[in-house]
Amino acid sequence: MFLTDDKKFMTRALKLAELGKGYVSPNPMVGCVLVKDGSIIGEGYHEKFGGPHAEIIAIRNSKKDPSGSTAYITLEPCCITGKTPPCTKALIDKDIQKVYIAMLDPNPLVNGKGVNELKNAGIPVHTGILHKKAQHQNKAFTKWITTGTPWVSAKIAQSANGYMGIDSEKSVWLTGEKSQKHAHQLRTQVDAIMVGRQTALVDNPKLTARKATGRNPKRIVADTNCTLPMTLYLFQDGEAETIILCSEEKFEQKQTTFCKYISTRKENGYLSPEHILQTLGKEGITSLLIEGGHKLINSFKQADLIDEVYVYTAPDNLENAELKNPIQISSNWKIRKDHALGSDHLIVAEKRKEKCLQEL
Ligand code: AOF
Ligand code: ZN
Repeated sequence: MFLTDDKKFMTRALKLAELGKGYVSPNPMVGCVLVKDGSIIGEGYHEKFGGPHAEIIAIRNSKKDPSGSTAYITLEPCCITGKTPPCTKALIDKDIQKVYIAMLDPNPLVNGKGVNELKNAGIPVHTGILHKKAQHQNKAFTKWITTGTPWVSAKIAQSANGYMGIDSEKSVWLTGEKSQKHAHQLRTQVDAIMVGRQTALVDNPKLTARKATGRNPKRIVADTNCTLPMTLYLFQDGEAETIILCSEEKFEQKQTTFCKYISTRKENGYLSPEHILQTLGKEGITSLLIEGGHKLINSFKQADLIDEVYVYTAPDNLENAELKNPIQISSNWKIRKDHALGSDHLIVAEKRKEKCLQEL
């Protein structure tokens, strides 16, 4: 249905959009390419939250008059005034001749209305080119804007015989340097990382992306009774914002320059995973990486709230271990990556959904 050239230009727009990863949330990543007489005359992407949208940057960057050009945009142009004016208006004002979009904007304020506005102005719009890739790119934004909760990834490091550790009192390092770098890169791509109280206490982790290029995500700790010692790196180093989730009864209005407390509903003695996600969604967190420990991952698994897993498997067995990885990659999971990482092995799998979050 779409020509090779159309796919080529949309592929370029998707690549540009990706450059915004880690910087635009809670907005979507968006790329735009303007084409005239078969050549690209302008390119742009949404670079940072609150900044100009992809279409506006592509128009500004145009080396020729954009009037009469075709726009390839990874997301339906917005028709609302948010932090910036509507892109539909800019495209109409600049006399863009035709628009290709990869997917509709799942934001209910825009969804379909942006396309209608362009069509009403006499601009033909073709929707759906490379839409699977676009949907994958903005899966976190799509989930967050339609449900109010973040996309949840779980990171699991396991031994060859499937154990995450010996017991909850000891810290064991299982995987190698390459896996660690990979996991740090992953941290740069999410809005926040979360660990449970015991992991914060036993490992005293920094939860930064220091072995990768990119920015540090927010750090979330589930500490139901607010008993973690203030000596931990998370409270002291100022490397990234830290959010402590605690129960409503233990909540106190405390805040330092980079650390704040938020209360969350408790159920059966623990913070409710559903409510944790709602609380973080309200904070504008669209993607959450749960890094452990075993108990926290298990509670999200039991509540069926994990969308995606990164399983790093080390080459050696762990003997006399108690903490079995609770997630088995079955046919309910779609494997996206499956390859070696040094002497470890990585599998990335996504939970199969009964129906898509957003159908075109
Ligand atoms: C586009 N192009 O590059 C992006 C869009 O507050 P604002 O003005 O930044 O608007 C945010 C909303 O705009 C966001 O929720 C989403 O619906 C859309 N994002 N739209 O045409 C872009 N980033
Ligand atoms: Zn816009």
